[in-house]
Amino acid sequence: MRACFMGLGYIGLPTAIIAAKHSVEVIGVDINPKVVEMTNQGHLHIIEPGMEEMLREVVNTGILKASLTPVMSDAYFMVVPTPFKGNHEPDISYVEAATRAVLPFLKKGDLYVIESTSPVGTTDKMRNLIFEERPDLKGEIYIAYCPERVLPGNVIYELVHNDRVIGGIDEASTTKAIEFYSQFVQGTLHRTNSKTAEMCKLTENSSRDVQIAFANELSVICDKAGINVWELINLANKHPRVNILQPGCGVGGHCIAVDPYFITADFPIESQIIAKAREINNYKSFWCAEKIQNAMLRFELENLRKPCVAMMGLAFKPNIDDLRESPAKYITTKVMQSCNNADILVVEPNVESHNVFKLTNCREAYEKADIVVFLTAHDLFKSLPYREDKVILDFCGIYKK
Ligand code: SAJ
Repeated sequence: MRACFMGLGYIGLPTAIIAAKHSVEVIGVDINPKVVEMTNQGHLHIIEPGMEEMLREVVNTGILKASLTPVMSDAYFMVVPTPFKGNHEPDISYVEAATRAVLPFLKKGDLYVIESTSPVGTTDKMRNLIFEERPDLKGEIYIAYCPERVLPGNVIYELVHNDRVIGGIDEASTTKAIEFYSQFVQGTLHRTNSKTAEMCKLTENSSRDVQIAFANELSVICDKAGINVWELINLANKHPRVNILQPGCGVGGHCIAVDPYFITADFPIESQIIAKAREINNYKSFWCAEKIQNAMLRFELENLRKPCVAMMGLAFKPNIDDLRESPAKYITTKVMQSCNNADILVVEPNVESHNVFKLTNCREAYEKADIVVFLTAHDLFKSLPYREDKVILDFCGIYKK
């Protein structure tokens, strides 16, 4: 069978490659000519360990081909971005555009699946669009929603081994989608309807955002109470049924920090905790920036000179090189804007260089700085010996002190 993947990003491209590895003929469609060109040359345009050799294999055998436009297929997968507009309103225009692009190719018996994280009801909207434009397909094609839950950096393993939720607009659609995914998913494929599957993805990430907000709120309370929050959480988690997550400098990435708004936008009255958790996690970044500015002022008053400050980490989470939507990056920018020419050293060991920040070597910055601010819990930082002679602001539990 032939599958057409609309969108060759962090999720679309790996999924297309894994399907092709399991003898599905794949057409991968992207609007970015560079992505199409690199993919057809066997070069991965995203960073995912072990993925490039798999891409080269399926491109060389011709079972995967990238293109700017779709071709007649048996199954179509919408794996395009669903960002939100300025006021946190979800934007499903990419899903709609991808759906319109495949409309002319849809035929009786085909499967149409949305994988993009979407507001509840999006699959219904696309079903209505398809049947309005192609009334001949009414009841003749299978339509489902199937979210992904892979962790960037471990995508190959998780795409195959994670359970998945498959939500059809009717039983036959759910069955048809399960048939497709069972070609390469070893995890359990759980049946449900499309709205529940859409809400399941939003629920997973919103629940994590709420849990992180609890940890961040604890960290602010403990700072005021003079309690070591890392010790507190470690002790509370000794309880057999307590699992408090780790405080940080805020919540980054384009998933946990975004998906909860898909619920609060549609259920503004009902979603209290979910909305508040977003506020708390966003506030935490402000709180960290203020702590740093206060420490800089205190240093200047006590030492009659401006401090040298090392900002340790720009990535949005530990041990990766992804700076998109990173609270560490936001805090560093805010501190630099208000530092009135104090010396700010920026350290991000996972990237070579940055077009905005001049990067400094980790150990050099650590040696030179009067104030050391840990923003991202990269493993490399944990090898730095604790220095009593420096002001250490540890927002991500490097030393757990
Ligand atoms: N964070 C904390 N404290 C914690 C855990 C995380 O502050 O205890 C922060 C991280 O530093 C980061 C943010 O939260 O800034 C998000 O990190 P994450 O570990 O949740 O990782 P993501 O966003 O890359 O992946 C999440 C995962 N979802 C869940 O764990 C429920 C992943 O499975 C999803 O596939 C992904 O979102 C997604 O694409 O939706």
